[in-house]
Amino acid sequence: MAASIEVGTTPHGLAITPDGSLVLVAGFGTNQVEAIDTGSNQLVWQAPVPQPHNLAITADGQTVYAASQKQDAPSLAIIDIPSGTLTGSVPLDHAPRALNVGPDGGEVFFTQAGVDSVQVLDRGSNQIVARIPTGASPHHPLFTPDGKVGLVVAQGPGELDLFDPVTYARTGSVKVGDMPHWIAASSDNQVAYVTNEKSNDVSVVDLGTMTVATTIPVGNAPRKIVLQPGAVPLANDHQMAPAPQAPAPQAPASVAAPGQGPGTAVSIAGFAFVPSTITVAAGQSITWTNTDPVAHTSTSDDRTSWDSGDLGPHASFSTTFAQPGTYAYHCTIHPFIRGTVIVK
Ligand SMILES: [Cu+2]
Repeated sequence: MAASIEVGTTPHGLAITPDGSLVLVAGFGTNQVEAIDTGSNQLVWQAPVPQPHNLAITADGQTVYAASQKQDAPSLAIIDIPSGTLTGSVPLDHAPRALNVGPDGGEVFFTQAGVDSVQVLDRGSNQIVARIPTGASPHHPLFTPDGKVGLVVAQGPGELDLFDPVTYARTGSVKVGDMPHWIAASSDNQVAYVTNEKSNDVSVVDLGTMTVATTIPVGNAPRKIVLQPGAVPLANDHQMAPAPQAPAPQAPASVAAPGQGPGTAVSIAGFAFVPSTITVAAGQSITWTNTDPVAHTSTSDDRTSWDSGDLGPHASFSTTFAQPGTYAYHCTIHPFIRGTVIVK
């Protein structure tokens, strides 16, 4: 390691400008996007963005889009890279996940928590001009280097979905491993590599024949080249439920899980705790049930009151609340998912 640069708590996404002069860091815990000069390793600027997660830089190196996961006010923040100034913000209805600038530079393609499509943002008007349907829980969108094929992983069914970046039509789908996370495309546009976070392997997809050429075991919970907070620890593997064959249907938000008394059941559904605030009497227990196709956790903000560990699809976790008080909690995998327990 040549150097370590202090950027504050919980940095998430990284992106490098096309000329290699700046590395941009999404400071999720510090509520800012930071630019580091790769020559001097010095901080060049900081731009205020609430809870930025992933970043996408335009091909001209002038603009970065940041997926801001602020609870109740998610958005895409737009920053002018030379000056480090925030030049715009596109408010969204659901937390943005991963994003990429489209091949012709005119659009940003991005995914959102609880939305089963890739959204297309027109950069001129800042309007969403298309939603490309995908499998459940889409994550990273990417384009082949020639710009001809759009790719996105769908975590629920475990597939790589293909779409046309010009017509926005979904053009195909290839089954990959469990909970695919990120994609890389070969420079000859022929092969896509997909990390599968839950089957611990990389699918090598032949984009010509639309088949998986081979699957490479790579160890535990591969995500990206840069490890993110929330990667599944080895010791938790045996607690994870097996992956479903099909995406789990989302529970209606207002209905408690069967077998639970009123007010003691919380669903983790559509990337939210439902209800987000729950009140119980001292001595009562609460059961969280994950109805999403991806893993979540229920973890107290102090991390000592309770921590469910990874809850796979359909998994539940219960804990009893003896002490009156107000407890804030979150999902460690998706820190923008937050809830409150009030014990009276
Ligand atoms: Cu989660």
